[in-house]
Amino acid sequence: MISNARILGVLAELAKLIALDEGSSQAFKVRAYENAIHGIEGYPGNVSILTVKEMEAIKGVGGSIATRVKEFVDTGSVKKLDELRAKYPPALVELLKVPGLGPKTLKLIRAELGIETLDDLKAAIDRQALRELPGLGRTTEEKIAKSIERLGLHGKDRRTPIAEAMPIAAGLATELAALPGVEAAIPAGSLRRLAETIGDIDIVVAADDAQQVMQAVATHPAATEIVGSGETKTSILTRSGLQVDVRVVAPSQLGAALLYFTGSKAHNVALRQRAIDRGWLLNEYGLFEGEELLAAADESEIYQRLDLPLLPPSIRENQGEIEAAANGSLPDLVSLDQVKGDLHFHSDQSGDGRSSLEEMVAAAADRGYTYLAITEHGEDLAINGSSREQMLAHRDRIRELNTKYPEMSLLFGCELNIGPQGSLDYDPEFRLLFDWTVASVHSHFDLPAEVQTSRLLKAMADPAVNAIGHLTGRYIGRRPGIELDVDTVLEGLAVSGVALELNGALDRLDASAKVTRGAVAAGVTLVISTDSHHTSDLRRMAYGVANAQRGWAAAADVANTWSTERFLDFTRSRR
Ligand code: DGT
Ligand code: CA
Ligand code: CA
Ligand code: ZN
Repeated sequence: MISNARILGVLAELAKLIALDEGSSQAFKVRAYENAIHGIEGYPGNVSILTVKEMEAIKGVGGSIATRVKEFVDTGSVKKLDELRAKYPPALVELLKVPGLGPKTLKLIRAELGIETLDDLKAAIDRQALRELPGLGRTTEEKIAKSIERLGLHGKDRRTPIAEAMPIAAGLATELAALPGVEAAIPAGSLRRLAETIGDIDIVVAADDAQQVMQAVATHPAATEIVGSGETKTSILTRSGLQVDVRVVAPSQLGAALLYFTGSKAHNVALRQRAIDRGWLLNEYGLFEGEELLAAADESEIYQRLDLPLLPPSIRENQGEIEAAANGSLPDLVSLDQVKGDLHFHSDQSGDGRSSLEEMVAAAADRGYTYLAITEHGEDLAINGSSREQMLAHRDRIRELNTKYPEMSLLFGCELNIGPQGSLDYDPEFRLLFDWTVASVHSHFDLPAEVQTSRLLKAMADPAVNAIGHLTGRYIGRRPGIELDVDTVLEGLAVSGVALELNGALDRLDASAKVTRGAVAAGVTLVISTDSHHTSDLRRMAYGVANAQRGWAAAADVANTWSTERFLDFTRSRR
C-alpha cells in the first residue's frame, strides 16, 4: 500500500517542475495540481487503492492527474515526472527556494546566463550579470544575494526544513509499519524533537525480522541512492538529497532505541551520566545493572528508573530539562488534550481559505473544542480580505451556525493585517465589533529592526487586538522573518495583555521555541493556533503544542487551555 503522503509528494514535485517548465507558478496546469493536492489532503482514505474513476470523485482531482496517480501506484514512477526530472536537475530546482527567484526568473537566468547551480548563481551575482537582464535590475539582484546569505543555502551541511522532512518521514514510517511482522515504525531524531530543520531522518522500526525491513527500504522507490546498508541499518538518499537512516530493533528494546535515537546527543549524554551515577549503564539496548536488564521496552520505564518523569521529545535538548525534572521545577508542560479551542482559523470567506465555514466548524466540533474563533482576513489584505459588509454578513452566518453547536462558543473574529507603520484594518470602532482578533504581519519584511519593533508595539496598543499572529512571518528555509527587538516586544505583550500566538503550521512554527521560552519568562500569555485554511490543517495543533512544550510552556500560560468562561473574560479584558 502506498501512503497518501507519498502520492502527495509526487504531485507536489510535478507541480513544482511544471511551474518551472511553464515559467509560472500561476499556470493553469500548476493550479490543477495544487487543487488535486488539496483534495487528496482532505481525503480520509488511502488513495492508492482507488480506481481512476474513484479518484476523480475526490474534489479537485481531474482525469489526467488521476491517471498519473494510478500510473505511479501501478508502476512506481510517472513518465512525465521522469522527463521533467531529466530536464531540471535537483541543483537547479533547489534554486526555487531563494526568495525572489520564481519559476519565471529561474527559467530566464538559466536560458540567458546558463545558471544551473547555486555556485553558478553566486558567480553571476558577483559579476553583476543578473541586473542586466530584462525585468530584473539591481534591486532584485541585491535581494536575491541577501536571501542566499540569510537562508544559509550555501555550504555542504545544508539542513532541510521540518515541513519538508515530516511528510517524507511520516509516509515512510506508515509504509514500514504496515509490513508484516513490524510492530512499530517511528520517526526519531531531530524530527521527533520538532527541530526547525533536519539534518537527516532517523526511523526506528520494531520487528523481529530485520532483513525484510532492510529489503523494503533498499528497494523503496523514494530511494535514489543507498548510502549505507547493514543487517539492522540502511541509509538511503531521497531525490532532494535528504538522508534517511532506518534502524531495526527488537520490539523488547524499542523504548531504549527510541530514547537513544531521538536524542539530542547532549540529552543522551546527560541521561547516561545519571545512570552511571547510580552504578548503571544506559545504551540503545536498555538500562542495565551489570548483566541485569532494568528497563528497555518503554521510554517511560527508563526515565522512571532514573527518577524522572517521561520527558516529551521536544524538550530533550539538555537545556536544563533533566535537572528541572529531577528537582520538580519543570513546568507542567501543556499537552494536546488540554487544548479547548483554535484561535486563528479561516474559511473560504478568506481568499486563501479552501473549506467552507460549515466544514471548518464541523471539523473543530469533531475535535471536541468548546470555543473557536473564526478569523478571516481583514480588508487591507488585497484579494484575501473581506469588506465591512462582507464581515457583518459573515457574522450573521457564524451566529446562525452557532445555534447548531450549543456546546461550542463561536467567536466572530478577524486576522487584522499590520501595516508597515503598525496601522490596522477598518477603524477603531469597527474593530471593536469583533469578539477576537489576531493581528499579523504579511508584508514589508525587510524594514529595520527598530521600525519592525515599533510597528508591533503600535499594533498591540490597539484595544481590539487580542493576539499577535505568526510573530516574525518567517517560512522556515524559505523566507527569513522580520528582524525585531524580541525583549522589547515581549515586554510590550506582557504589559498590554496581548497574547503571543504560537502558530502550528510546520513551515512557520512562529513564535519559535526560543522566543516562547523568553515569553514564558516574561509572563506573556500564549495562544496555540493552527492558522487553518482547510479542514486538513487542524492537525497542526499537535505541532503547535509540541513547539510550545519545546518553549517550556505550561498549560496555565496558554489561554486556549482555559475554561470557556475564563477564556471569554480574557477576550474582553482589553476592551
Ligand atoms: P540532525 O539529524 O542533525 O537534525 O540531528 P539528530 O539529533 O537527528 O542527530 P543524528 O541523526 O546524528 O542522530 C540521531 C540521534 O542518535 C541523536 O539525536 C542522538 C543519537 N546519537 C547519534 N550519535 C550519537 C552519539 O555519538 N552519542 C550519543 N549519545 N547519541 C548519539
Ligand atoms: Ca537525524
Ligand atoms: Ca541520523
Ligand atoms: Zn491567518
